[in-house]
Amino acid sequence: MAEKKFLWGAATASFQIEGGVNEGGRGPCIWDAYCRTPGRVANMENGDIACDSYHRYMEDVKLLKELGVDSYRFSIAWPRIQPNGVGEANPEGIAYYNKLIDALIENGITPFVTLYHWDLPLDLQICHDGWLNRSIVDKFVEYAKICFDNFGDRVKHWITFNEPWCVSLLGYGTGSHAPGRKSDIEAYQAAHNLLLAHAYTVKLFRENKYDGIIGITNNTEWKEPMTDSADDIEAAERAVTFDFGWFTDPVVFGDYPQVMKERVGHKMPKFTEEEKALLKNSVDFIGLNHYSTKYVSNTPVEGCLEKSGNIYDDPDVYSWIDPEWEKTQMGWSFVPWGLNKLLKWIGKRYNNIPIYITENGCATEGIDDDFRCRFLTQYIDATLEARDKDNVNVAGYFCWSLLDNFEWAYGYAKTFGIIACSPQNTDRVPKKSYYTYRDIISRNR
Ligand code: PNW
Repeated sequence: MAEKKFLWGAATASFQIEGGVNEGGRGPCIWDAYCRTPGRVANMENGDIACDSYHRYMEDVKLLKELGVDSYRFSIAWPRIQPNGVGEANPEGIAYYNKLIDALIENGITPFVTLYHWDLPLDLQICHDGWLNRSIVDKFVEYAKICFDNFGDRVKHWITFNEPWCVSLLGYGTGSHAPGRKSDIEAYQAAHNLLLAHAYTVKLFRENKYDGIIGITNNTEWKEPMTDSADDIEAAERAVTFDFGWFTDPVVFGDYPQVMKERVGHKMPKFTEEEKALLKNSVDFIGLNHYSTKYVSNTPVEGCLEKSGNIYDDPDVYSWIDPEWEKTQMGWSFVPWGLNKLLKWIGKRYNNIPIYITENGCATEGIDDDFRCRFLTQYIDATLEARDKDNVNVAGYFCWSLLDNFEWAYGYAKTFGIIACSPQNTDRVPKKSYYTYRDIISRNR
């Protein structure tokens, strides 16, 4: 079970901050290859240097300490642990994470570790079709076991996957993330194997009695019904269910949402009874990554977004963005009440399961980032309100991100950090929001 104490934290991910891609015996991952494919990543930027945390991690730890966080969410790069995705653990990779974990603990910071934040060993993609091949399930479990065996004496908070929605839908459905495939069928197949990898990893974790808690991190926007018509309410419900229920229903209830089976079941693989039993209650908590909100209607409204012509359209709803809403660098809308409503929705649907907000934040420019100060303040207020007024079981909040970093297909142009950093200058410069967040944490402790 989750502990009572609310965890304040900051988050990053290996590929986005580490650099050092050819050091310490690390093998290439699908994002190294994707970055080198023309037309995929803005300005053909890559993770070669990123924030250089492979060398400068002690500075990250010091900044976390001064920020006053309880916890640091980072991810382990599979290709540092198993350069080709299979076989013996690479001692240098283990040593790097040992140093980071030890430094965190010496500074009183709880490591919150994601096993997979998208850096799949390239060999598994080239030789085995990555998440499309059922054989990845056993490979992932072996990798996870290496991590539990080597780090589990000090790491008590584990996340199997970061945002399977992005891995499947963006990686295999629209092609905007590595490996860049464009097929609905493949997206549903990748999702399926990923969920099975989660289930078998948790089975191992529990059977081997590793100490600690384990969950999955799923992402969704809030979808607010455009009107209070029954059709629009149902459309909004359907939209959240397609995004969040796709990966959360299986790990709590043991199967895909009914509405997805009804509407797109012909494209989706099915779980066996044994798999359903394994999936059911395979999380101690749900990680939530949340960034934005849209209105949703069942029928087109004036000014609504165009259909995409791909898997994005599967929920069969129309989306509308209020032009009055402030927008981030990503074009995402600043709507704090959306997080409040989403937390209540998750609490209700999933029987008040503990929720960690494992990512929330915004991309905005500058060191005097007043926009981000307001964003964090208001989204945190919305979080605490859900906890204190509505008794939603929110157990922690992690700001995305500690550092400006490699923002996937957007490269380094979109800056999510409360600390400035770039591959051109990896010196870390705290922004105004770093101090705002520090004050929020100290006030709420
Ligand atoms: C998440 N979307 O990605 C990731 O977990 C982070 O690595 C990333 O830096 C952060 O959010 C900011 O983007 C997302 O299209 C990527 O809705 C795309 C979407 C959502 C989250």
